Amino acid sequence: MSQDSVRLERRDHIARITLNRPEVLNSFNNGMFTRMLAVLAEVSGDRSLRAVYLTGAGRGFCAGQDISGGVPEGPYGAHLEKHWNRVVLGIRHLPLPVVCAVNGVAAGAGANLALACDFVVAAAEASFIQAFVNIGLVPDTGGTLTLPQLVGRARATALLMLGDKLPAPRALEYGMIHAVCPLAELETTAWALAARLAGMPTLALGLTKRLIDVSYGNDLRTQLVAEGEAQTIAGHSADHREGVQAFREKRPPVFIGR
Ligand code: T3D
Repeated sequence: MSQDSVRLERRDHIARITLNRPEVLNSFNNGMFTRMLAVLAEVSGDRSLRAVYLTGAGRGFCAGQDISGGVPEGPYGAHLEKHWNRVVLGIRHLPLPVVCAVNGVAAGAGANLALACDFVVAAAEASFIQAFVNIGLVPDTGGTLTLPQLVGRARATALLMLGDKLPAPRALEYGMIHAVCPLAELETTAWALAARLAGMPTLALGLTKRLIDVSYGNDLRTQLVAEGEAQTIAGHSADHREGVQAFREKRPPVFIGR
C-alpha cells in the first residue's frame, strides 16, 4: 500500500484528504482503497477534527475504478462491497461535514464519490461523467440513489444512461452541487466553507447528516421520532448551552464541537 496514494493532513481542526495518483486521474487501484479506508478510519477516530476537505491532485478529481490493468478479479459485486461501498459508507458515517473540492473531471465511481460528500464545490472547468455505461456497466457507488434525489428522475436517467459529460456550471443549475468557482479560487472557496463548518456545533452537524441519510427510508412519523432522539442528544451538548448563552448575552457563540 502506498501511503502517498491518499494524503492526509490536518490543519485548523480540518482533515485534508488528497487523492494522489494524478497520472491516472486519481482512479483507484487496490492499494489506494486500502489507504483510503485507513485514512477514513483515522479521521473517524480523531475527536479533534471538525470538518473534512476532500480533493484530487493534478488536473482530475477522480476517474473511478482504475481500469488500466484490465478488470478486477472475481464478481464485481464482491469487489464493490470490499472497496467502493466501504469508501462511500465511510464518508456517510463520518460524524463530520465533508466538503469535496472537485478540481477536474469526476468520472464513474469518482463522480459518485464526490456526490457522497455533504458539500460539493467544483471548479468551473470540472465536469461529472456517469461513465459506467460507456464501458458496459451499471452505475454504482450509490449513484442510482443519490443522483435521482439530487436532480430528479428525468435528469438522473439521462445522466446515468447516456454517460455524457456534465460541466460543473450545468451541475450547479441542476442543483447537483453546492457551488462553482474558477479553478484558481477553488482551494480558497472550498477551504473557507470547511473552515466555517469547523467552527460550527460539530455534534449537531453530525446528527443532521445522519437525519438526512435516514430520511430517505422513513415516513414522516418515523422521521419525527428520529429528529426527537437526535435533538435530545444535541440538547445535552455544550454547544447548545453556549448557543443559548451567547444569544442571551448578545454575542457570537464560540462552539467547541461537543
Ligand atoms: O467492480 C468494479 O470494479 C466495477 C466498478 C466500477 C466503478 C467505476 O468507476 S467504472 C468507471 C471507470 N472509469 C471510467 O471508465 C473512466 C475512464 N476514463 C475516461 O473516460 C477519461 O479518462 C476521462 C473522461 C475521465 C478524462 O478524459 P481526458 O481526455 O481528460 O483524460 P485521458 O487522457 O483519458 O486520461 C489521462 C490519463 O489517465 C490517461 O493515461 P495516459 O494515456 O496519459 O497514460 C488515461 O489512461 C488515465 N486514466 C483515465 N481514467 C482512468 C485512467 N487510467 C486508469 N483507470 C481509469 N479509470
